[in-house]
Amino acid sequence: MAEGVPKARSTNEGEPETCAGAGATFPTPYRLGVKLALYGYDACPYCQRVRRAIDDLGLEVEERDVLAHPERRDELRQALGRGTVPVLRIDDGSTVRWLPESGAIVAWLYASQGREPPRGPSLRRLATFLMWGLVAVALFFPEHEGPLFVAALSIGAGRSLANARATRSWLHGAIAATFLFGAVAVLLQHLGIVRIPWWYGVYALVLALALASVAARLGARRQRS
Ligand SMILES: N[C@@H](CCC(=O)N[C@@H](CS)C(=O)NCC(=O)O)C(=O)O
Repeated sequence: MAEGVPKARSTNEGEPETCAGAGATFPTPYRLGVKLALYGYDACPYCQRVRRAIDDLGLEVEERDVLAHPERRDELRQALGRGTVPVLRIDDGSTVRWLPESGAIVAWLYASQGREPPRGPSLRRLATFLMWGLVAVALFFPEHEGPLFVAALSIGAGRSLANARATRSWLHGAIAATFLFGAVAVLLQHLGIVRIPWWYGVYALVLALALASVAARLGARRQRS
């Protein structure tokens, strides 16, 4: 269980700055001792956005998986009237506040640490841009498509692997494995070593997703017991 926000500043205690989120106003920077819990689930991209901020800030936040534990979703519905995730539960010992909306959560987390959220294009976005850029170039220069596809698929694999690490999500691990399979297959074909039909990539994706789903279910069952 998380023990709050270790690096929170204790300045402005009399007159806290405020950080508005989803119609509610929360004092920031937040006091030490606050307990944070994130309601969400692995494959939810908005939850991953929040997890990246949590990792970047080095915070300890309890994860409450609404898929593995449907009663967590009921808690959300009771508190907010809807079950959409992510939602950050902020418990300062006397009051519990519920903060929905990934953008508001990220802004609040950074503000709670007296830090600005990162601006400008992230490395991830640059990687996505580069990956699709290479695919587009390959369409115009089919004579170079082998190396271009290998590069694009390798970038995709790296990006998904980074996502998998940051979010501890099996789903991203499965996507990374598929990208990697594609990169190796295209490289082998380009070098004239072996020709692997493209639909093998679809088989690989289905297999990887099935394994990811089994792993997620086993993980959820372990959490429940
Ligand atoms: N604008 C919201 C979007 C949140 C959202 O669409 N969450 C999805 C999951 S990624 C959701 O809760 N869908 C309903 C469900 O999973 O039952 C945010 O930024 O947090």
